[in-house]
Amino acid sequence: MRPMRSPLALSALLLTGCEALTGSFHTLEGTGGAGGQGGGAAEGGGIDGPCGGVGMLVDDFEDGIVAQPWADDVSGTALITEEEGLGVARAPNGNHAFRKSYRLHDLRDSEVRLEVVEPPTTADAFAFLEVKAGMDSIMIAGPGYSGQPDNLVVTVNNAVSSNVTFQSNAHRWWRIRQTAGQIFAETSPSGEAWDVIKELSAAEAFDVSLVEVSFGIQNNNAMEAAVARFDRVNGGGAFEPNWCKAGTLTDDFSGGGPKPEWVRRVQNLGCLITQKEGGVVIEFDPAQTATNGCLYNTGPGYDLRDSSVSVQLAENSIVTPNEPDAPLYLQLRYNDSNYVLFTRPSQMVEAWVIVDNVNQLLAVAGADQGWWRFRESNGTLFWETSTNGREWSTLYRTGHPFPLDAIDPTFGMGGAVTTGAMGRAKFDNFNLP
Ligand SMILES: [Ca+2]
Ligand SMILES: [Ca+2]
Repeated sequence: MRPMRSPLALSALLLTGCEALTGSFHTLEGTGGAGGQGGGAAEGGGIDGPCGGVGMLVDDFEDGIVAQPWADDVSGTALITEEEGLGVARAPNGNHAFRKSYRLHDLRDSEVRLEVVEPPTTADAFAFLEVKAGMDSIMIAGPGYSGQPDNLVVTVNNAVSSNVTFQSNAHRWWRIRQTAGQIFAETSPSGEAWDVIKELSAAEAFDVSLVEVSFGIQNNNAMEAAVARFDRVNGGGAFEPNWCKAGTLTDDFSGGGPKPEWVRRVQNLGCLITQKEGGVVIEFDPAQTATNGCLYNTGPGYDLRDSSVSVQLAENSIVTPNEPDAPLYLQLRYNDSNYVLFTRPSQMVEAWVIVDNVNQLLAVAGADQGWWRFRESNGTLFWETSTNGREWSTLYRTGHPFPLDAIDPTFGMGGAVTTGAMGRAKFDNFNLP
């Protein structure tokens, strides 16, 4: 048996880092073909629309669990539960209850809609449907929005830009859509004929190629709890991932900053990650005596089936005399509890799998193997390494340890280094030979 050293520091790193810094990487402007390109429509799913699109965000609240496409753990908040086929948001006084998309989706030429079966009746509590892209946002909310007690409002970047008197029947369906560069916030009594509440011209609108979608209630009533009930997100049905093939994301890191897909780029204490010198360079912050790691993590998900993810560790002079567990890594995450890894903790390369938080070291290769690749073919997942990015050898292979149709590629440095760390590392050639 090999020792069961734990790579869990990587998971903790992602949980804290993403929440903290997602909003500060507002690099979405002018991206054109950022998300949802390539890979074709609906392979392996029953959903119309391009891969990566918001169309896969469906829910009928019938299976009783919170699962992807929604984040199932939103720190410090209540999640919408499923009761009698409805999504039920129960918010204590002064709190909220909501769901948000686990990954970022493409809203271009598409829409997200929601049936508000029962709006909240507690004073100062409102239901909402929101689309966010970095610091930009549009939200339908009501009744009980601050200063708008009996209204349905649309906010743009958190400021009320439109309001009408709230009517639970006429405003039973809410949707946010984008077409020809314009963004619309609309309501409907039936989900068929829609009334425009707010329209953003193409000049006013923001880039919606990578958006987070959320809905639920905010209860600002200091004394009473609030409840609301929802149904049929995007018409309802069972979620089928429809992400673009992993191989469609390529990067030589020659741009001046990260591509928008790396929106969840994170630096933690003492670790600097910078796109420069034609790669992604990891350095220790000389002003700090400890580091908690840093990473590039995609915002949208990807489909690894019949596809692959590779990266080159192009340079590595990192020396960690007292803590050998400061691994450089390439990771594919299904969620916080299920992922696969290449790590390079010291003078070797390791293949790991983590299933339901149980870690297993699978195989070890020499440190000269500077290229790492995950590849899926015919139901088999391969860990492959190379010295030159052209000839690959299999380090390990297995069946699917978890669904491989919705994974996030991530790379960087994890672990906790506290003393004497020096040097730097550079990643390059993501999905490029
Ligand atoms: Ca469910
Ligand atoms: Ca239902």
